Amino acid sequence: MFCYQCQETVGGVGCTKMGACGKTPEVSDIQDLMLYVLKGYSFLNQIAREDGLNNAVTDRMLINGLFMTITNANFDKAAFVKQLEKTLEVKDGLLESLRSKGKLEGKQLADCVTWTGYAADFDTKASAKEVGILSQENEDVRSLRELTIYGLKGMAAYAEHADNLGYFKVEVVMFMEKALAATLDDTLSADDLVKLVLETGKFGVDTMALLDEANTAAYGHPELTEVNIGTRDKPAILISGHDLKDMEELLEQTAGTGVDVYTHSEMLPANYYPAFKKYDHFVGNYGNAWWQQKAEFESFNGPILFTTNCIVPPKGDVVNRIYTTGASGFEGCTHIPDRREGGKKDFSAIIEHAKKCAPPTQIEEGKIVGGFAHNQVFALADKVVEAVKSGAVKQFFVMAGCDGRMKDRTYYSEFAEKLPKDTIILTAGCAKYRYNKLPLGDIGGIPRVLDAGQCNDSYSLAVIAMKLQEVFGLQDINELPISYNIAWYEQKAVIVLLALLYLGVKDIHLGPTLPGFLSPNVATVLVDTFGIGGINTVENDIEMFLG
Ligand code: SF4
Ligand code: SF3
Repeated sequence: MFCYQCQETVGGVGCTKMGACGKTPEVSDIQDLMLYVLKGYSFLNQIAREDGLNNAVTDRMLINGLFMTITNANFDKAAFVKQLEKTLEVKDGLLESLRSKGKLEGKQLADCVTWTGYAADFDTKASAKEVGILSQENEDVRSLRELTIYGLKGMAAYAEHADNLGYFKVEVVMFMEKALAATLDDTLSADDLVKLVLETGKFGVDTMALLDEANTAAYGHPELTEVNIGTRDKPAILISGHDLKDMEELLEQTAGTGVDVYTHSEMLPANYYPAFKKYDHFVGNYGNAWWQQKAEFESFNGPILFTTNCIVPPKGDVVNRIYTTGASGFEGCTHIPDRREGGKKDFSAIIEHAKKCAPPTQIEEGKIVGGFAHNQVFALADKVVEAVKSGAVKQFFVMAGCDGRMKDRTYYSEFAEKLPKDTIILTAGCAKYRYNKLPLGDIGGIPRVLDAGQCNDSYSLAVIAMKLQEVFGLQDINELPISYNIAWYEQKAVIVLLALLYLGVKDIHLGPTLPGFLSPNVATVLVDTFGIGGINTVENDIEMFLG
């Protein structure tokens, strides 16, 4: 195995024996094979589109296949075998029909386009040299191709959530195909690949905008909300991940059953949506960011539903209380199947399970405040603009992104704590758990931590920045008093970063470490062109940002 797609990669270089995330070499290799076959499929489907030989089912297959390979989403080898069989069947069908119509004549076909196999062949092929990331020997080409692919994975996750709500843009899938096929093209120069990376950012913006539209059309605009973090005395289900359609159906199906529902980690922002507030049995949020789940799932006592990443491989009995659905999966956990066209998921098994469990053990009490997506901030716009004009607010800090278990991430709590009191933190994603329970106060009624929502709601932060640019009549978004100190962990943060770069945001600082998949030359391009930087000590960084 070789994997370096996330921030936890061993030594900042690559996981080679076992993933720091708990991914086994077998699962890592079969994920590589998944990507390999998807590249071949994309190459063919691009050509098939010209003749209308593709169909909507195959569009979704690409999105789901990419999503499954995101860090901490799916550790279940059997799920990949099934998905691969499906993908190969479609790819082989395309190959055959395009060949028979003479559409592939004169084209050079890569091995990933022509290779086919059955489940019994997957292990051998998955560990073959040509399938792995290191098969590309030029480290700069590898770096730019992987940067694109990781962006596509994040994009796929957001596209799938939007699609679950009936919002689908074929242009997004067409771009994914084009970009994956481009990673097979050895004639592309480094400049071409840099352009591809930026184009990935453009489609990242489009996909996040689509998801924002889907979420707000279905559930209303997030609004200022005090979220309860204590517990009640009823048995309950804990729901984690990012999929709001799953959230909706779980709330619907638990209503009147005597089973409460709590959010965990990235599902916290579900509390901010008007449509979910009508449920009395939706109690609030339990616990913190994903990496603390071991202890929190223990004390929660009831079953847990993963709608997406981030799963920490469970040990002991807790595995019997974990349910997965959608792109997520873990061997030994019950997987709730997808909804059929026009139907709903069936959560009855997890609801019955919950009824037999003890209520959650309270681990904290009180409230946290959130719901500051673009509409809510626009509602406060006069106040915010006034606070900036009067000097009550000197600077905004975008601290969106992911949390993780690396010890150095205490930097972000300390950074938030030590920022001068005339600054405001704009956040989104599970990075917020490093400071969303700190008593940071407010500025004239504006909380000093404004949480827009999930990582995809970083889009909201960009919309807010563009609005401020307009209000203050600035030529360039970088003239705003906004600094970017972003924490990353997995590939959704990659698409958020690429989206910000596409929007022209400069001088983004990324931590706690720079991605292992950036080769020294690619890192230099990012530094020289976009002013990307790492982090230093809290004191030095605050001085640098405010200097
Ligand atoms: Fe390592 Fe991250 Fe890949 Fe897991 S996802 S194997 S921790 S690089
Ligand atoms: Fe967190 Fe996994 Fe990325 Fe959606 S839940 S931000 S790490």
